[in-house]
Amino acid sequence: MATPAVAEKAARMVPGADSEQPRKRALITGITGQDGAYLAELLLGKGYEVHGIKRRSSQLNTQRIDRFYEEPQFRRRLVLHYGDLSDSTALVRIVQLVQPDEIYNLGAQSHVAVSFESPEYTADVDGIGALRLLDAIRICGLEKKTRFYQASTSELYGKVREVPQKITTPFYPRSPYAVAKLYAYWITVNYREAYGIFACNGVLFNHESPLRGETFVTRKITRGLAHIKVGLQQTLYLGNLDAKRDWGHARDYVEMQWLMLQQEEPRDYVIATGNQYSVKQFVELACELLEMGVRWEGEGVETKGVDTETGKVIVAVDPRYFRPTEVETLLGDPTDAEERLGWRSKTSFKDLVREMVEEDLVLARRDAHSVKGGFHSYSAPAR
Ligand code: NDP
Ligand code: GDR
Repeated sequence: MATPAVAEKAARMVPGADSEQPRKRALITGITGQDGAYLAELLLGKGYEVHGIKRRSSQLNTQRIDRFYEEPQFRRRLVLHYGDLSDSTALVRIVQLVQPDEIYNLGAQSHVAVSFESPEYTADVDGIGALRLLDAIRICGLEKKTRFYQASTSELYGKVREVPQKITTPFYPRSPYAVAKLYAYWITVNYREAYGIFACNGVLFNHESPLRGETFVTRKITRGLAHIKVGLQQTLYLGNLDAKRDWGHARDYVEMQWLMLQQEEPRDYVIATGNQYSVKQFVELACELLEMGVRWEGEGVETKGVDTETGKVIVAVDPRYFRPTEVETLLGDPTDAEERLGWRSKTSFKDLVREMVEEDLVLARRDAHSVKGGFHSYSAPAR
C-alpha cells in the first residue's frame, strides 16, 4: 500500500503529463467574485488544484462557481475554505494547510462608491488584507515556493497625470478604495524586495462580463436596459454619464493574471485595451444592440436619454450616484504586457457589450415570465 506521502504525490500528478510534473496548487481569495470565477475556470482547465476562500454569508454566495461542481473533472480539484481577509489567523491556517504554489489575492470590497461609506472596512480588507496574506507566506516559511498576485487597479491613477497611463505614471488615488489599494500595491513591492517573494501587481483597468456585479455601471446598464426592453422597468438612473473608462473583458484579463506568475522574474504590469469610451457611449451601444434608439436631451443633472420610438425617458441622472471625488477619465497603455508577455486583450468593446446585453436579456425575459405568472414581483436594485 502507498504511504500517505506517495499517495498524496500521485493524487497531485497531472494526467497525461510528464510523470515528474505534479499538479500546481493555487489559492484564490475572492473566488466567488467575477474575476475569481473566470480565474478558477482557467486554472482548473490547466489542471491546477484550486483552493478558494469564501466568506460566510446568510445567503448563498457561490453562484458564479457552482457550475464547476457539475463538472466531474473539476469537482474533485476545487476546494473552498471559509475565511476573510480581515482574519489573519484564518489566512495563516489556510496557507499552511494548502501550501500553495500560487496565491491570487482578488478578494476586496471592490466598489469605489461604497468605499466612501465604509472607508475603514475597505482599508482593512483591501489594504491590510494584502499584508496579512504576504505575512502568512512568511510565517509559513513559503517565501521561496509561493508566488503572489495582487489585484491592483487603474483607480491608483485617479486624477490622471499622464495619458495613456503606464506602470511609471504617478499615482493620485481619489477614493478610500484607491488609497487602500495603494497600500496593497506598495506592500507587495516591498515584500518582493525585502524577502525575495515572487510578488507581482497587475494594474488592471476596468474589466466586465456577464458575471460582473449588478451595481457596477456596465452591468447596471445592460441589466437595466434589458429590463426596460421587456417592460419590467421604466427608467434607468445613473450618475456621471461623462466618465470615461478603458473597458476590457474579465475572461481576457485573468489569463494575464496567470501569465504574470509564470515568468522568470516578478514585475508589475498595466493591463488594458488602450481604448476608451464614456458611460453615455456604453448606454448608446447597449441600446443599439437591444434595437432601441436613444436620444440625449438636457445637460448635466438634467440629462435624459429618451427612447426615440416611444418618447419615454429611459435614462435619467440621479445625483445620489455621484462620488465625492470622481475619476473622470482612465486610459491604459498595455504595450509592456504585449511586448514582454505576448498578451493582448482579445474581446472588442462591441463584443463585450453584446455578450453582456444578450445574457441580461435572457435573464430579463425569465424574470418577466415569472412576474407575469405571479411567481415574484420585480424591484430595481437600490444602488
Ligand atoms: P468582485 O466584487 O466581483 O469580487 C470581490 C471578491 O472579494 C468576492 O469574492 C467577495 O466575496 C470577496 N471579498 C469581499 N470582501 C472580502 C473579505 N473581507 N474577505 C475575503 N473576501 C472578500 O470583484 P472583481 O472580481 O471584479 O475584482 C477582483 C479584484 O480585482 C478586486 O480586488 C478588485 O478590487 C480588483 N480590480 C477589479 C477590476 C475590475 O474592473 N473588475 C479592475 C481592477 C482591480 P463575496 O462574494 O462574499 O462578496
Ligand atoms: P469603477 O467602476 O468605479 O471604475 O471601479 P464603476 O462601474 O462603479 O464606475 C465607472 C464609472 O461610471 C460612473 N457611473 C456609475 N457607476 C456606478 N457604479 N453606478 C452608476 O449608476 C453610475 N453612473 C455613472 C462612475 O462614477 C465611474 O466614473 C471599478 C471596480 O471594479 C474597481 O474595483 C476597480 O478597481 C476599477 O473598476 C478599475
